[in-house]
Amino acid sequence: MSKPGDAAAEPADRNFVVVASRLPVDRVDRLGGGQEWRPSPGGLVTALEPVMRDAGGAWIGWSGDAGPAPGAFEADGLHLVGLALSEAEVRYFYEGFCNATLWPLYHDVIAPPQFHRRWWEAYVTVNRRFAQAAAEQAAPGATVWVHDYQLQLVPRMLREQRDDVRIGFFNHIPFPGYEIFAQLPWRGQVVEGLLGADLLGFQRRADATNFLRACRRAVGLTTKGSTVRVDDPGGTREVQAAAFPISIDAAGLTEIARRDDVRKRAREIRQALGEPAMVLLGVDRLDYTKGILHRLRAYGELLHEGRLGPRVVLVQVASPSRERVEAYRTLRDEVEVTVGRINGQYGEVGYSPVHYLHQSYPREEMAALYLAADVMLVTPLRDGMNLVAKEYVATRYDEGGTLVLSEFTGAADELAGAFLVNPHDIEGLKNAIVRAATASPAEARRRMRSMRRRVREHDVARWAADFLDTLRREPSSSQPAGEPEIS
Ligand code: GDG
Repeated sequence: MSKPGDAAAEPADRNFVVVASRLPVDRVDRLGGGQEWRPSPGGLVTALEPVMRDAGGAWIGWSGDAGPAPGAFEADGLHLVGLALSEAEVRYFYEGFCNATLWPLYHDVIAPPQFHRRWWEAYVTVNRRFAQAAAEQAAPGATVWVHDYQLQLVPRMLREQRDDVRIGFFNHIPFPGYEIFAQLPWRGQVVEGLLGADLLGFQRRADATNFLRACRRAVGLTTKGSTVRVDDPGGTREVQAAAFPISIDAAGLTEIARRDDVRKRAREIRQALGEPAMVLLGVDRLDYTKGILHRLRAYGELLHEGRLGPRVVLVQVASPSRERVEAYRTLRDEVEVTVGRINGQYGEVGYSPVHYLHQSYPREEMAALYLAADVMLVTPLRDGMNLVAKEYVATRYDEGGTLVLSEFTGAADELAGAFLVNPHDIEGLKNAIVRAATASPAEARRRMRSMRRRVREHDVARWAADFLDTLRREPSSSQPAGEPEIS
């Protein structure tokens, strides 16, 4: 791993540039003092690593803490460019505009979004910094792939400096219906910002449709099928908005799950839980979009009614998230009170119906948990995709286990073998949990097999290839014929 250096001094020679709010590495304290970078393996880096290596690519992102810019450095053979955020920018841009304005707004205002002009100004400033860094890294004619809601202004800002590059943008979270999006005081600027791209990718068709409607309503543009006509100073461009459902490294995860040590650990987990008759599992970032309270409420009522039989256990991993944002602190308190109440009411000496784990675990432990479960509960109120559902399916090489899945996830469009639910409907949720828990082994296997096929064939490498192939194709060929114009 080379020493961080001065990014600006680098030549603009990268043919593929990823721009994401975070780097794919974390800065951690070294045992003997000092700090070092550790890879934070995620689906995105797994998918993009081969493309990055082939193209001699660069990844631009923030290191995750306030302080000086790490600059350019090599980590695990990847060329990374770390940008700085000041303390105030962490507060106003990251915790404020990203996580307390856009996140709740784009998730159907489950929590009330806050609108503050100072936060917006920080959003503009930080987006400009990312766009500037991309303009400095990209070789003539390069492909630049910008990620997620934190950087929606980057496509336009980059195009203004570099109209020779091909710009893609992928939105990892939902794009809301226009009646909700219209609340955003800066809705026009956000749509214009995104339209700097050549291709806009969304998780579901409904998200792309919502965006196209926002183009018509917020900025009065004309759309035809999945394309928007944009008049730039340099001429008219056609921007495409379409669905590219993200996925996981399915083969890699199946391999981990098949390992002897992981299978052994799965058995140990069930032993440590007291060999329960049934293990239900929830794995989420502790976020109000994930429907953890609805899930606990349904589970508590099922215990009260005795419908799951004796010795049933729910393991709920709730990994710490955005702990400085108020709505997340309140949620944590509510979840912990609810868990305490259920355990107090239905537990016995030597038996707790809920095992609540407010911690993060290594990938192997996650795989062992997935393997140890009988029923996986994925019940978000709104979720762009939900990778946990796909990870659970990929892990179950034994074709065991069932999945209860919210209709309001992107994954529900793909995983037809799940027991689909509306998590707001507590009776419906309870019935789905009971059906999933009591499905015959043959039915469970049939459902799991169909979901496994889907996840195996549509993995994250295919997702990245589909997006990049479409982005690099000539714009005219990507336009569906015969679609009506709407303005
Ligand atoms: C956003 C969108 C979209 C969680 N706890 C631990 C851990 N995790 C991993 C999971 C999974 C990831 O974090 C969470 O991904 P999700 O998709 O479930 O949700 P978000 O974080 O909200 O992600 C979402 C996604 O972007 C991708 O586009 O699907 O809709 O909201 O991979 O396994 N991993 C480890 N330890 C933990 O304790 N190792």
